[in-house]
Amino acid sequence: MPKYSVADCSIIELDKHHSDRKGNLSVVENGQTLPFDVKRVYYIYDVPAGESRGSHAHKELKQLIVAASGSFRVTLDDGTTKRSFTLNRPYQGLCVMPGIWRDLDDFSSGAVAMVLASEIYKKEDYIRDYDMFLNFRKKD
Ligand code: T46
Repeated sequence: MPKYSVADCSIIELDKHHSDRKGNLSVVENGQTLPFDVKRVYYIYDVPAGESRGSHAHKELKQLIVAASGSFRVTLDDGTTKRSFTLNRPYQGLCVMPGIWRDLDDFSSGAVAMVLASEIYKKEDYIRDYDMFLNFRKKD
């Protein structure tokens, strides 16, 4: 598994199909849009004002995080460098690579964080302790 940094995590512009009178449609398609295939989709919503989510890293999971509605901030941390993104457009997604700590906060009212993930849910893939994360980063 390569060691990724926050510089390897970036915004991906999704295809946006515009119809003058009927709004927009964006697409994610396996083999086309992302550097991984999608095995699971989940979404976070009804986050009370001032609350945060995340505070963990994944050992193997890759993700695309999309603000399907509203806005929120994602702060990524590779143990050395932090990088923050405000997500507020449903046709953009933040691609998060494995081994990166993430915090999600500053959720607007009605925000929906949709996550497209490369793996099914595995509890063992999570690192929820920041010191353990730093040790994980130090390993070869
Ligand atoms: C991530 C951020 C952006 C499941 O049972 N199945 C699932 O597929 C998921 C994602 C979660 N859960 C359970 C586990 C917990 O009891 O749902 C509960 C809340 O999950 P968690 O505390 O991990 O939620 P977040 O918002 O902190 O993190 C989630 C994802 O877990 C994580 O992969 O990167 O969204």
